[in-house]
Amino acid sequence: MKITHPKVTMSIRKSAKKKKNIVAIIGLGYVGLPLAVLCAEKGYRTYGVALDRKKVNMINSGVSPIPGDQELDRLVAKKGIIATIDAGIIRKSDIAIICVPTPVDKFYNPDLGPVKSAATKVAKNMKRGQLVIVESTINPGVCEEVVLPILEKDGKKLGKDFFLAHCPERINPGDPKWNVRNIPRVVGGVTPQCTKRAAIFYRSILEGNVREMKSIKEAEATKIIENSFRDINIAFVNELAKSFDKLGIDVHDVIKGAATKPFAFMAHYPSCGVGGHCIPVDPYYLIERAKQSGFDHRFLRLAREINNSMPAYVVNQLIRILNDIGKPLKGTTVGVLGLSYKPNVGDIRESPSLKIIELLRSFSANVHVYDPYFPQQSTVKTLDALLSKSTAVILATGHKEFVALTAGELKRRGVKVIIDGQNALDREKIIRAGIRYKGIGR
Ligand code: SAJ
Repeated sequence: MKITHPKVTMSIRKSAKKKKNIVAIIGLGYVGLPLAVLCAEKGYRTYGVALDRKKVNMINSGVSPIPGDQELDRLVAKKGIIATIDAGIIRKSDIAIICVPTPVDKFYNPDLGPVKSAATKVAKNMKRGQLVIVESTINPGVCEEVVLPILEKDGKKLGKDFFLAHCPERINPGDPKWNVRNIPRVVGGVTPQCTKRAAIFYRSILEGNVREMKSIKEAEATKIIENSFRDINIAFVNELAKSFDKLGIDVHDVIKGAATKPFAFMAHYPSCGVGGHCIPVDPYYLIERAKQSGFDHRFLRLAREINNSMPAYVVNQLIRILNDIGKPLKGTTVGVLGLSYKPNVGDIRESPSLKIIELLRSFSANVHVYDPYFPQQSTVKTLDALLSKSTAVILATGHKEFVALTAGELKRRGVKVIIDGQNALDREKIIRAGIRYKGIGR
């Protein structure tokens, strides 16, 4: 673990700013925008390159395009960065950082299109001696097998014309404690010189520790295993939920019980599904790359299958309960609470809610949706309106106003069935109010 002393750190920070003071960040989303405002705050002249002119205009007028992040709103309002759609600005920068999405297609195949396009923009606008960093989450091998050949086109030489490193992003949307400034990071370069240059830059803007990895592949692999670790642990409790539903055991309470063990246990909780741009996506990058080298990640694939099965599990539970009360799903009004993939943020990417809604509609249910972060996509304007219209309600996102719902409020509005997709509501009180309750594993 590379630890530097405050005096050394300060001189590193000063030298980094003195020598290299212009940064271009390609991609101004959940990762790039917080990084850009941080670079500006630490004294770098910071350009942000985005595809969307509307987003560029918002940022240049001091308005963050990312909903629900007050701290980011405050920093963007300072107008410390210059956003543009013109990638030509990269040729002014000493450091070019790629922060574009790494999604999967509908068959869960990795899509490196955005990374290739960003690398091409850097290659076409390279400034001699530029430090190129990839922050996007990628599998081991992408920097050396995909990005490096693009940068080396036209005969450019690594170590002379440019340097290449990877510093995987660790943004955690909505986290009140960990943010782009204080989260520890890892960094790895194609050569030790690349690693060192990137480490000096990150130590000049971050308060958290920066660990230098022995290779760029190690840095790529670090992020992938972090998120695969989370995905398999969630799959573990989702499988337990299905099993305990049959055994009549409350899995939520059992996990709380196991969590009293102060070591060697890390609580994860079952839910209606795994969403977001990280956890349900990143394992596929390793699965696919390992397959090309002849290794089948059966365990990672199975975890993905289990987590992807949760939206259907939720709808099946609803069908069973409606059957019990003599109601087909077809024609029944079902209210879905929440579109976001996680509580109290406005992010819909890979959200299980979308799959639940699609399934409900495929059974010809009459579906209403409400999410305060997504008024455009909601079919009603208030929580009250959704509850009053719905015979059955699925709590899909643990937004604070949803988890505060009481049995009395549900009863007063005539809700007959509640599927608690986040195990967030008071099961006993709801049942005592005469409402059919089903959680995930409880
Ligand atoms: N989820 C569960 N059960 C759990 C935890 C999460 O079903 O016990 C579901 C959530 O409902 C959500 C999805 O998984 O749909 C992802 O949740 P998340 O809390 O992992 O949120 P993310 O996607 O914002 O993950 C980020 C990741 N951060 C980075 O990639 C830099 C992840 O590594 C973090 O562990 C996670 O935040 C976090 O801890 O909050």
